[in-house]
Amino acid sequence: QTVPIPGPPGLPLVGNSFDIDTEFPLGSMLNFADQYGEIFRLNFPGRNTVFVTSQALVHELCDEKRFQKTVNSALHEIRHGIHDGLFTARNDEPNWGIAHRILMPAFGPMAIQNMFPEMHEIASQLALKWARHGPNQSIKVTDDFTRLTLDTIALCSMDYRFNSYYHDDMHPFIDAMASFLVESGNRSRRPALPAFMYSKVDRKFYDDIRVLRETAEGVLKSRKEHPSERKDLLTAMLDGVDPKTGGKLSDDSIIDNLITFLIAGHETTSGLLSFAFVQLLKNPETYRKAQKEVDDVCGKGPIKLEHMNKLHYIAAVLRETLRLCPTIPVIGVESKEDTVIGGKYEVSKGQPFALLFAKSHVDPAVYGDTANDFVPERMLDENFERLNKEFPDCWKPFGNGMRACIGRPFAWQEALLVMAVCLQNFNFMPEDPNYTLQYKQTLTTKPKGFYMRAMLRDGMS
Ligand code: MNH
Repeated sequence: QTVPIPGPPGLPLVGNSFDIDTEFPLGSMLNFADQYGEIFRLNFPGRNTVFVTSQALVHELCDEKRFQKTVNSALHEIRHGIHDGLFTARNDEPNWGIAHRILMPAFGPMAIQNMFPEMHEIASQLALKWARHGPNQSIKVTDDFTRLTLDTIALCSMDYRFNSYYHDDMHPFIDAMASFLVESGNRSRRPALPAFMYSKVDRKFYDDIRVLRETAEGVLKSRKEHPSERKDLLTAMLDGVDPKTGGKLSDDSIIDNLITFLIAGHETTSGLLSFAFVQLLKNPETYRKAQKEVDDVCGKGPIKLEHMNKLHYIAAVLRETLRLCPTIPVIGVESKEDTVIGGKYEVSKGQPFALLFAKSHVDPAVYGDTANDFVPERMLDENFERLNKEFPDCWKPFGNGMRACIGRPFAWQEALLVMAVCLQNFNFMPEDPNYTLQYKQTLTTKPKGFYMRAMLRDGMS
């Protein structure tokens, strides 16, 4: 007995294009989720997407035997800039396998640990900046964390210094990237009108792409002019040989993947750190426990690599932050065959789906009455393990299966370190004690309009 998938009717030709807020698409999707429940369909010109919002349906769609990553929507538009780079490649494109096998080892646990000193250096630059500011200066939280994460990924993986803390303006890469991502989302949802209607935004789109590619070309050129013994990501891109096919990455493919890592490697982690501070400042008891853990584990001396896996409460804070504020709030898959999902919804082969983590992460069937509250305790190691065993795929901020995030260990170490450095050295106050969370969305999300002040504690390390 199958039933139709519900959804808003929309208009002829343009479907639901105008039902989606271009400033904050996620908000529109969450509203539809509240209206329609576990599943709904939206129509866009040339495609329709089925959104699922419960842990049960997300779990079913995470089965890689039946479903695979799709690049049909915004990712398809992003491909204008970075083609078949690791993030935007289709499963069956040879460059995905080649890049995956060559780059995985460069991001393995040992490699990440070796990056600790460079991560620490950038984190210290941030702490020095805030110390110099003093307690009266208002900190633009997401901007400073964006400087941090961009500088960190570039230094650790490419030995390239953006030196973002030495410039008042953000690097042009950042603005170009943000408008490139927003426009990619918009292009994927709006109807095809005559080209002249969009000539201006089109020009900007391709100008932005040029800025991204020129930045990456600069990184590549600088390495070629100063060859290096470093065993980093860029070396792997230049010298790596795919063990399976014997293939290598072409220069164009290296540019695609440098941009991929520069974008994927900083946007999401910057959002995570920003949301974590929003949550800490809203939850004083949690804040106190987090700071106490840093004091107990790290004392007043320099933060070291061996502290990282002892910061259990901070880890829980980060997990809980990514549950409530997944910086990639939705990912896309498609069915490999005609099939029935949820026992009653018929779909055909190639049907695109959106897994709406921002909603499945607060499924009351998993998280109960407190689903919308910030409770890091439920994410402490044993609880986290139990939760994932009982409700598989209930926490998916890093994506699924073979197309899951390659940078997860990198992001985790960086976020733990930065939390420790911040809490060890400063007491933070929200600029506006009544701040309520609002979102700024490119493809990833960040808090909007969030400012805080930092007061140095006794002595910096
Ligand atoms: Mn990351 C894929 C989330 C940090 C590089 N990342 C993904 C996906 C999610 C994700 C979700 C799957 C997307 C999809 O299915 O379409 N990533 C995150 C989050 C953080 C993060 C929440 C930080 C917090 N990611 C990082 C960092 C890097 C990185 C840091 C690089 C250093 N991520 C990638 C790459 C992919 C990816 C590359 C694509 C992997 C693949 O498809 O093979």
